[in-house]
Amino acid sequence: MTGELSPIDKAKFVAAKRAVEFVEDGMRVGLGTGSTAAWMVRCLGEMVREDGLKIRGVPTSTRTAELAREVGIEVITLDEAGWLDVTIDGADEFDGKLNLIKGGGGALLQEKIVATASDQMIVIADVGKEVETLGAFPLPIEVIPFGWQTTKLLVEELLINMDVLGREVTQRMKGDEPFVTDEGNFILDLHLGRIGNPHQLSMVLNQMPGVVENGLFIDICDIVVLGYGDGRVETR
Ligand code: ABF
Repeated sequence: MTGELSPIDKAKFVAAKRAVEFVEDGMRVGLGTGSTAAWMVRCLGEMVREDGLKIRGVPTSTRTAELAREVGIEVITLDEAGWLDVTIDGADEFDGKLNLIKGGGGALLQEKIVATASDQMIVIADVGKEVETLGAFPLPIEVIPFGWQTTKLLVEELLINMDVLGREVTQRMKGDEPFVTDEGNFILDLHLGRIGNPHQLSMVLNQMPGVVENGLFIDICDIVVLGYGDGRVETR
């Protein structure tokens, strides 16, 4: 499955490999999105095919759903699952309190719904994702297309009163077209540099009409499994 891996891929792979040890027979598992989560889906697929592991997976994106089916994992919806035993997902940044920025892949809404509906959320990450203070990675927010430019202006205004360094807001694009999420929404990326109070910012953003969800995951993650390019793994 792995062949010759670059250090970054090795870090992602070893984190994923360790994290799937938390998955047991009969579990309903939230399946994250992104390149690290894709390793986790492949590892789980191998356990299903070769060890007879019986799980049902709830994917957080159409990309992950396709991969999960491809590797032999039974895919169900969150409504069919009702609740999940564990979710394993990647992140763009995590801090010492295990708060996260997610959504670089554009799947933050389903990722947050799935993670929140889980007994346990495990983040898998390469060591480059660890930060002292969140915010160097642009914070994605999902907004509805109706009036999105007004929403953008209001977000820019709101940021004036927030404990952040930068305040530029950009619309995420895919080529010449706006990036559209699985839910049919747009993504705005907030270039903040440093987020002094993630909890406050998350609450204030979500109070704004037009904002569906933001990429700050506060008090949701239970464990971070951290992979290094030399194959070492640490758990936070
Ligand atoms: C998802 O994938 C996202 O929430 C996060 O933005 C991204 C991480 O991607 P990768 O694992 O490719 O760095 O988990």
